Amino acid sequence: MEFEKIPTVPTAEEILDRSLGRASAAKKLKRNKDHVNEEFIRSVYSSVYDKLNDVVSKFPSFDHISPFYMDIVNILLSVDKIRKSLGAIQWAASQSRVVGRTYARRMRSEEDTAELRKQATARIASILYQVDSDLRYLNETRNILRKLPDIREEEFTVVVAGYPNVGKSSFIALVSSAKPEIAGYAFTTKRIMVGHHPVGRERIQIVDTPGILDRPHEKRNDVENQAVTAIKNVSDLILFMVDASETCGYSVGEQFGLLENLRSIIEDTPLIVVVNKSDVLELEGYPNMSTSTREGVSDVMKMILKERESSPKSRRQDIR
Ligand SMILES: Nc1nc2c(ncn2[C@@H]2O[C@H](COP(=O)(O)OP(=O)(O)OP(=O)(O)O)[C@@H](O)[C@H]2O)c(=O)[nH]1
Ligand SMILES: [Mg+2]
Repeated sequence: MEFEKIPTVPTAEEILDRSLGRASAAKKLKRNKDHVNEEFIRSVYSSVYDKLNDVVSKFPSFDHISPFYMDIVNILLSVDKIRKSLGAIQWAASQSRVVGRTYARRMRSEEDTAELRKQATARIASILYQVDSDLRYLNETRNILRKLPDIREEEFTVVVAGYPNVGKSSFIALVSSAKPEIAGYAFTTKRIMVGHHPVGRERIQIVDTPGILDRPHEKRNDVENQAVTAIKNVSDLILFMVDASETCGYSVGEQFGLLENLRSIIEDTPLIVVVNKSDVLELEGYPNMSTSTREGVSDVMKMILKERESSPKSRRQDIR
């Protein structure tokens, strides 16, 4: 995913310091002192222009982003605000160049080039500081984007969902490469995470999601909404986990209420209901497992792999 490759975004001060430093270093090497101030300013605006354009070009455009990543970025950040900041930086790049060129030209006909150099530097600095908050916002964005899970569309994907504290992360820690945080309180998982489980020479993706409460969509918070978008947009199979022992702190009734609610938004995505914490209490009529004793876990994995076999993604992978 391209998000991992976005480099750090410098602040206005860092860009200015670097550009002035370069221009001064170039000045020292000059033997002919005639156009020294003009060349200084040309060097400053060129480095500012290049650096700002570099920031914009290394950012994803968000034009061809999948619905899942679009949702996640809008939940955690704002695609609109990112686009506006990128626009502001592009404006600052061309504005610095226009100002720099104008002063450089004036230096050819006017006497006091040292004074013009001072003025030009101050104007370029002022343009840069006008977009300092955009640069800082993009750096914050970059730090969030690069930590997003890399969920690949071509790989069979199981999304593990359910109420908080029912054992979703415990299951993912047992059967995949992911090392999620596990704790005996609700909403331990706050972000989507992906682990992999090998299947021959292929692998499946197992997605850990934050817990969701059975309540109207408008009432759900950003943590729950990340789980909802994973269920809607990346799942080839949903593993809905129920804690019949209710040691999670929520009733079986509430948990099945959520199940019905999710069924209404997933259309025809296959869904398996599995009961966890069977070491405490089993529920008849469902596959039971305990991630604590591991009893029943491999049977659940077998059910998942069977689902994968009937998925078009599995056939596509096997042909390759
Ligand atoms: N007795 C018992 N406890 C379990 C079992 N599986 C998980 N737990 C416990 O249940 C608690 C919650 O486990 P997690 O895996 O963090 O649950 P989660 O569904 O990921 O929770 P959120 O991230 O908050 O949504 C922890 O204290 C686990 O040790 C189980 O099979 N039996
Ligand atoms: Mg969790």
